[in-house]
Amino acid sequence: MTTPATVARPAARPHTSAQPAHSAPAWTVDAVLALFELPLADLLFRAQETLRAHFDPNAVQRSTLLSIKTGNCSEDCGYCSQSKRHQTGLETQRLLSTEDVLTAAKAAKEQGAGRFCMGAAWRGPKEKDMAAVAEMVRAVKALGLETCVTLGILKDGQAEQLKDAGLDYYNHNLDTAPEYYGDVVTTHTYQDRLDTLHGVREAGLKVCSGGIVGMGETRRHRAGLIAKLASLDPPPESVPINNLVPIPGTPLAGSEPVDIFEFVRTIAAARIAMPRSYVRLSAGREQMSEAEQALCFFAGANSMFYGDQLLTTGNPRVEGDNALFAKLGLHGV
Ligand code: SAM
Ligand code: DTB
Ligand code: SF4
Repeated sequence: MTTPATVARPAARPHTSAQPAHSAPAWTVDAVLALFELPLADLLFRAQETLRAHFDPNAVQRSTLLSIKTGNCSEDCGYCSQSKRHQTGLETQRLLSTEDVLTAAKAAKEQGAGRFCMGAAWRGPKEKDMAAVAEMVRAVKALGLETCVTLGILKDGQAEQLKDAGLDYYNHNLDTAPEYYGDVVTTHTYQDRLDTLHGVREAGLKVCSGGIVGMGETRRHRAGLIAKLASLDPPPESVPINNLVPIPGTPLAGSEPVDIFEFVRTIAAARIAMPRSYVRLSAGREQMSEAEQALCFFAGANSMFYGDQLLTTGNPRVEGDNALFAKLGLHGV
């Protein structure tokens, strides 16, 4: 008899000259889908086993976000408050000064964040933006925080400029399965995203890449996203799993919310398919109860956004998160 624990193992990755023999086996979409279809307790058990094989299971990495340039973005991402094509009533903000960024980064460090992530509503940075962002990265890094930026699509040489400034992570999400991406965004392609991730890796930066659940996608699309992320060689060090925050005025505002157990299954599948990655319980935490968040940690999430604000929407208050950690016996890193 086939036991649930043996139904979903990755296929051996074919060895080509581009793939060293030591690279992890590839996860097919079907193999990830089989994880989603396990009884919940079997899936959670496997996810916990995987977490415990590679991490302190009670340690949670904490990143604080800051929007360094807000709104007026040329792109048409269907979920986003910051596209100039959607009427969301968002107050726009030009690129912040390094001084303002440093003030926010110092506060994040005092609250206990280990990483500071700076996000800009650009299709991609212009050359003049790069010098300003490099200065921010240097200043934040000097505080002793890990640094991450998310600036959109990078041109040749820009990832190297960021690396030279001391950047640790570049965030660039694949967001959904390749075949669903065109239903969500039309102004750039999935291949553009993959090319940027490739350039980031080549420059020697660490990769943060994940996606969004709740955009009207199917379970197979969710499995396709996880399989695609896991097939990056190596997989991203950080994998944010966002639950769609519905923004009035965006095309996806009316999407049917996904059931919490489906969200938890997505986290568990990411944990199992990317055993050594930090899986981040990301946007959407404000809409979750403490018990739902605890289930996400049990499913293998070991990272979160920490601080009262995401980019343009709210996040649970730090005091509440600290109280939840105390109740669950978790500690921040
Ligand atoms: N402009 C850059 C880009 O698109 O890569 C960086 C900023 S963009 C806001 C970063 C990520 O935030 C998106 O890829 C998406 O995963 C996430 N995001 C944006 N709006 C969201 C929402 N309403 N709900 C959940 N996640 C969201
Ligand atoms: C990620 O995956 N989620 C963050 C960060 N990377 C840049 C952004 C979430 C944004 C949620 C909606 C908002 O605040 O605008
Ligand atoms: Fe612009 Fe990024 Fe929002 Fe897309 S997700 S509209 S690229 S800020």
